[in-house]
Amino acid sequence: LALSSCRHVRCSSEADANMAEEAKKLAAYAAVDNHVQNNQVVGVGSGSTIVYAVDRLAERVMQEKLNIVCVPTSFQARQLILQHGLTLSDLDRHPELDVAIDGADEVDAELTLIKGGGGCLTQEKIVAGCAKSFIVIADYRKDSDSLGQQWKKGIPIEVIPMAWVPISRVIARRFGGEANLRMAVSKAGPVVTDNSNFLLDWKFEQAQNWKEVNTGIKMIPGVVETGLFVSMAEKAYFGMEDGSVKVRD
Ligand code: ABF
Repeated sequence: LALSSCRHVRCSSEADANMAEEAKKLAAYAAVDNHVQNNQVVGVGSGSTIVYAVDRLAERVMQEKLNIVCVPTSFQARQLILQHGLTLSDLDRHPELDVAIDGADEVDAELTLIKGGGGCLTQEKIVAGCAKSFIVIADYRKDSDSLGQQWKKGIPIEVIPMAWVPISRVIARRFGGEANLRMAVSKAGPVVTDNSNFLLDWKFEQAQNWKEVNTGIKMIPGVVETGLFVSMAEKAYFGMEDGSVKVRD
């Protein structure tokens, strides 16, 4: 009995994981099909959902002979672009993008996002900010009414290493909750970002005015960027459990 129930648990968690992967793919394909056209400069986000978007982008470039230039948001994105044989560029050559497509950790009803679970929030925000249109792709688990309902790890904040202790104290004092240094899985030391900085994960206590919170945290000396994306996303595509795609704009 124990063995069979064990198998059942594994089976259902595998089914959940497969369903979530299918949902990521649905969202990614819909975004690329609806928002990417010939002769565009496209921002490529980071994470696991974006992998499907790059697959689709490469497929369309091949099939439709599209002339597309890609600007990455991370080392991972850069590798994806190169591995798929897409044209790699940067903000020096293409400071204005037509569209940026990226994943998120949570998306609320106002299209406010938590990003940076993967640690690339600063480049992601820069690239999104340079794009005429910023499109979010996610599976149904990221969809929420109010931030904090789905993503329980806190809001990522990239900080200059020497300032992480004072910054974490100021955040807790001013905004409540606690901001913890993100440690490597090995626990041997802190996670270091692509920009050689540290990350704090701020576990907030209640929903707040995210625009004010974002500005307030950014004003603390030593804060590089926050994973709060307020009024940036134009549209979000959610792949749903039933195989449909839900759009929020
Ligand atoms: C990036 O990847 C991040 O900002 C976010 O943390 C994460 C989403 O990853 P996934 O698509 O794997 O859920 O976009």
